[in-house]
Amino acid sequence: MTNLQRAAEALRAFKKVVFFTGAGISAESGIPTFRDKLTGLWTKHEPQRLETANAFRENPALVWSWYLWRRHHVGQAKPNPAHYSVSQLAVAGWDVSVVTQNIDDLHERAGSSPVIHLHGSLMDVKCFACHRPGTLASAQLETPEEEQLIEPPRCARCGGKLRPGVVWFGENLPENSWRSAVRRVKSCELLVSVGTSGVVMPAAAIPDMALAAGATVIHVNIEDVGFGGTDEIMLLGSAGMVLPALLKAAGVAV
Ligand code: BV8
Ligand code: ZN
Repeated sequence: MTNLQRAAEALRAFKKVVFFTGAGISAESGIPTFRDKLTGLWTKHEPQRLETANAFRENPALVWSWYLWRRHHVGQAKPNPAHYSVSQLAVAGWDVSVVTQNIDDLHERAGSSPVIHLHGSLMDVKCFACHRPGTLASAQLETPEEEQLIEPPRCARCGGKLRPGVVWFGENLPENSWRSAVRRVKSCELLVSVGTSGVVMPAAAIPDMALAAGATVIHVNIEDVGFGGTDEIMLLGSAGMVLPALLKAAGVAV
């Protein structure tokens, strides 16, 4: 039996499914993953060095402009067949939860709801000083030209700098998102881990958490990221090809 046949059998058997996704699910939408070299202005920066409160403190315009650029890029992108497969499975009657490390809104734009964003969302902003959520007038969402740095707007309540509503390295994950994700992972029958390198903790512990709770885990990745467990199935290939093939092999009407 091929891995795809084993995965299809698991999908037919198990209706309570969690999709745990990383940057790889958005790669075919043209959103660079963290392993891809950054393009243009950002080539001389390491994402992990831009994604910290210290980086924002030291150079708010650089960090703010990077997120404006990413936000523009996401706005130009479209969900790909992998995102649609996730929402189609829910429409076909499976109990689907989406837990993502991504800060883009491609799952939502493909029809998935709710989406648990463990690391926040590009669409949100909050105040760096008083932490209150902020709102952005569209004028404040200009896209930086190459090498142009734009100062972050100010908080209407306290005048502090607005920052992206994302979780930076060294910051805690949003309590309610993490708790809700753990509850769903520990009670699912099947976890499909799509396009993640499994580096960033504590999110990277999620597939193991599902296995420990007795679930079956299907990994979808262009690299072999499986740990080789008996309840694990590795589907090698791009998410935009593999997920539609998996639904088809399982006979899911889409
Ligand atoms: C925290 C938002 C408590 C911002 C991001 C142990 C326990 C707890 C914490 C730690 C720990 N060890 C170290 C830490 C600290 C740190 C950490 O994990 N560091 C790493 C580098 C070791 N963790 C934290 O700081 C977290 N906070 O733990 O709070 C705490 C508090 C104080 C002090 C200590 C602890 C917060 C981390 C959140 C960081 N924010 N994003 C933004 O995006 O700008 S992380 C960001 O990077 C993403 O959200 C994601 O999580 C990660 C990237 O991972 P992936 O999504 O997997 O993407 P990647 O590019 O790596 O891989 C892509 C994959 O797709 C590859 O496998 C590739 O093969 C595959 N692929 C490519 N194309 C395709 C494909 N697959 C299929 N199809 C394709 N077409
Ligand atoms: Zn404020």
